[in-house]
Amino acid sequence: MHNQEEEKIFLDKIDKEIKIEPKDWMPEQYRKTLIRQISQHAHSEIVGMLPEANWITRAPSLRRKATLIAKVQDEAGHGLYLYSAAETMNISRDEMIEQLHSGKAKYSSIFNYPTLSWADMGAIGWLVDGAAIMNQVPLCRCSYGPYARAMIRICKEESFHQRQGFEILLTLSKGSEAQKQMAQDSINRWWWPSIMMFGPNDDASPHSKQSMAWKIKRFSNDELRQKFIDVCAEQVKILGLTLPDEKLKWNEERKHYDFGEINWEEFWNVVNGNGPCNKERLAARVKAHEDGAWVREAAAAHAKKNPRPLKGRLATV
Ligand code: BYC
Repeated sequence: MHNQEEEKIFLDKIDKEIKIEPKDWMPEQYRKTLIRQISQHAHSEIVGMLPEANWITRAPSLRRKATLIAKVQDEAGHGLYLYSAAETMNISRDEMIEQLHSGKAKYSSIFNYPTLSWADMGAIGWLVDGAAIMNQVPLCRCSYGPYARAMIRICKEESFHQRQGFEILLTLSKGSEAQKQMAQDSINRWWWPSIMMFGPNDDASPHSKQSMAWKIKRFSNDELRQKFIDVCAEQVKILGLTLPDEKLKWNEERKHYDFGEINWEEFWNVVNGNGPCNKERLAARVKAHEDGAWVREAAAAHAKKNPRPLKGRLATV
């Protein structure tokens, strides 16, 4: 078939909300955009395990410890669904991992900040997972089938994460003065990095226009950021705490909260590898990968010795 005809079929599907599937023809740039976004998303989930894992041994009770372990484990699962979705676009997991380790592929800026207190587990759940949900619910309607389907389960789990984080902060906010202060300090440190998670302003976002035309993104970076700020500005009142932005104010005309200027210099610094924990995070990932080499070798040797029948293999896909 001629390329123009194929492109017409592709665009027609996008227009009619029919999902694009791995074997369908797609423009090379659509494939590249999705590999970039899905792999960045997968890397974020895996690197995102590190700041929270830091507190598993120091969780204040058995209940908190069990919940935090489960949450961190969920993030590993999200990474695996997403790597699998990216693999359907003809890139291997080894290639993606290599891109992460060499610094060629990005991961979310948010995971380059340190977790300094137990309250950070609350702030990450409430704000970081909260921002992730705001961004990811529309991705359940992404035009690429495997990504959209992976997002459905991820979003369900993220909702649980968000609530466990809010509950940690709520408990601290009702505790002693020191606990309340700890919660406030944590919100102060995580608020601005969380609203940076939505990416640059729309006029500085090179990929948004095309990604929205292809229905990969359904809302722009600024639209999602505004929705998130509106939700958090109300939720923080339940905690009896504040968001660290003097300019945060309800605007009756816009029916949205106005907010202060984001420090874009800080954002690009972190994105370009110079945040407080970039080097530490990447080194931890590389070490984990190297330490796990024997597991991959053993699994490959086992698979070679015990080839599974095709029927069984398909049943587990
Ligand atoms: N951090 O044109 P733009 C989680 C990059 S994990 C780093 O707007 P796009 C969780 C962007 O990649 C949360 N880089 O791009 C896990 C691009 O660079 P390149 C992760 C950023 O793709 C554990 C350049 O800036 N979520 O939920 O249209 C525990 C220009 O940007 C960031 C996802 O990955 C950033 N914040 O829009 C708890 C969601 N922002 O590639 C929670 C899926 C932008 O040209 N991804 N950049 O070199 C997306 O929705 C979109 O990729 C973005 C960016 C909205 C992030």
